[in-house]
Amino acid sequence: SKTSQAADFDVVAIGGGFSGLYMIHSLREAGYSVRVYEAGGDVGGVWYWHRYPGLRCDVESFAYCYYFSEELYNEWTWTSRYPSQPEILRYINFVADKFDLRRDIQFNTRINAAHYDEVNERWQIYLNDGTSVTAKFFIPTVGGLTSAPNVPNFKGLHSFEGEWYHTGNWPKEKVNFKGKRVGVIGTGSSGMQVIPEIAKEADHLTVFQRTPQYSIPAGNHELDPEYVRQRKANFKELKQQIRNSRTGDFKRLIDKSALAVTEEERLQEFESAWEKGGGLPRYNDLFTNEEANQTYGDFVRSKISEIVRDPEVAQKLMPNYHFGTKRIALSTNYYETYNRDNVTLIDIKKAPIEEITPMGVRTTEKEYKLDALVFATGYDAITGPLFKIDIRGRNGVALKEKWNHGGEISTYLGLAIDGFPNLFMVAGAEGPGAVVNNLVVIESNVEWIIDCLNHLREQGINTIEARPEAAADWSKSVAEAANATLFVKTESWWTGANIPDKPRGFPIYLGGFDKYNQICKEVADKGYAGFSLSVNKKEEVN
Ligand code: NA7
Repeated sequence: SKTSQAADFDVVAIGGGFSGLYMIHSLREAGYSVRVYEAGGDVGGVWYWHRYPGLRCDVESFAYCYYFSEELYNEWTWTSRYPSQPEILRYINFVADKFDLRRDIQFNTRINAAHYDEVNERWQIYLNDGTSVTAKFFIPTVGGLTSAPNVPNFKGLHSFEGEWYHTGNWPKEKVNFKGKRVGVIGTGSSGMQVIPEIAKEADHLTVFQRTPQYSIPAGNHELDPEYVRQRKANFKELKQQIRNSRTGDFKRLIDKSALAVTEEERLQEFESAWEKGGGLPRYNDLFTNEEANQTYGDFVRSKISEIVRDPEVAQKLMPNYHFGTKRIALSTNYYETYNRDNVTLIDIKKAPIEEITPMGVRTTEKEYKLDALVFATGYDAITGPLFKIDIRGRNGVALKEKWNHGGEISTYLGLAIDGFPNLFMVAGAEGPGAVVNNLVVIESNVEWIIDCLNHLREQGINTIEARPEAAADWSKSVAEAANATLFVKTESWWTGANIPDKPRGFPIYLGGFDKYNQICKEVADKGYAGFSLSVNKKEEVN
């Protein structure tokens, strides 16, 4: 149904992705009214928009799924170790059907603005269809990582006469690359997945690489029915295991430095991780100790030179920064693809792209003639999706100003922002979602928020707002955890370096998912310590 000026909800949320859908389900169960707005024509979130060939999640299917319902868990059967985009989209549709979630979603609608109205203690939400609604709580479940595609502002882009695509906004119909000269710009996780697929089809593929990224083999395979049966039979244990893990999945570290073993033992562990695919050696200091990190970086470089026949090409593919400090890509036949006769690798750090021409791409060295161009150039992550909405808290302060365009992000637990009452984020800035299995962070955040709303309802509390000191402390602990690692030493989308003029930082909690959960629980157990709760505009109770 179309909303009218008068519509008022307990909660307005955003998007038919994993967080929006679980939000609807949980709110309903707890007896709240909810309306979700979704720009797309159906459910799926990023899995609706991203449809490029080769797209798979880099978290295993039995970890990258909901754990809130054992019935749902048992009814769905994953077919491969790493789920493909079509399979994930089918799963999301299955969930939406099972719980009848679409009836609380207005599709093809964007939220342009959300302003907090202090007098009425309501969020006023403005939609792109010209209408507006109000809500007691605003929960912008926008997706923090890959929902704001970044198409670099190349000179001449719109003069290009061929077709062009961004991996994050891919047509629903299959794109045909047969007989074509195709260019791919970008060699991050998306580029490394799409490049081997396009190479198989295109007449010729030219890859424009600015920075080589580390890739490890995904080791993807069909799931054995016996494995599936065992996973299904152990729902409770597995849920427990995931919830109490550092990375939100089934991976476990051994409590040992990579430097505490002989070189022989270390190489054995490296080989076995590489063979098995999908994971890293289990030493506990790969991301905190430069020397330990170097041992695995060297190992991956040695693999590249083994796999890639042309030594010059191999050299170009070798990253020279700390291993894994740009997000590691899981790929299938990525390095092998450069052994094909129809694939050329261009180093655009050496010879940068000057412009896109009607015929293709011109670097400072030469023009490459292309029929199609694929941008695998990533996303304005973490703050990008939120900043697309004009969000204003107390005194009309815009979130973008408050966070100084991303230069001074501050949240409490990645869940709340001081000055923005009755607003909660899911898998947001300063939470752990960008480095762990994001789906379990979504579940954990949604459940925390529902418990909190229930508490407020029971206590007759109208507004909840993070205290500035609590937010400042949290941001400090986020920075401390990050600074103890090697991640901060490399430019990446985590630091904001992939977007021109984006302020740098590291707004991701690296203390571990388990520790994060524990902290969030303690805050709730202490009656929402660090928050101001008020019965009405004047009366504070906490
Ligand atoms: P990423 O990991 O941000 O990769 C983007 C790639 O595009 C990367 O190689 C960039 O090079 C390159 N890039 C970005 N802008 C430009 C310009 N202007 N010119 C040339 N090359 C450019 O995005 P993905 O989509 O691969 O992965 C995103 C996440 O999705 C992934 O980490 C998972 O969490 C899921 P750079 O390294 O900046 O030099």
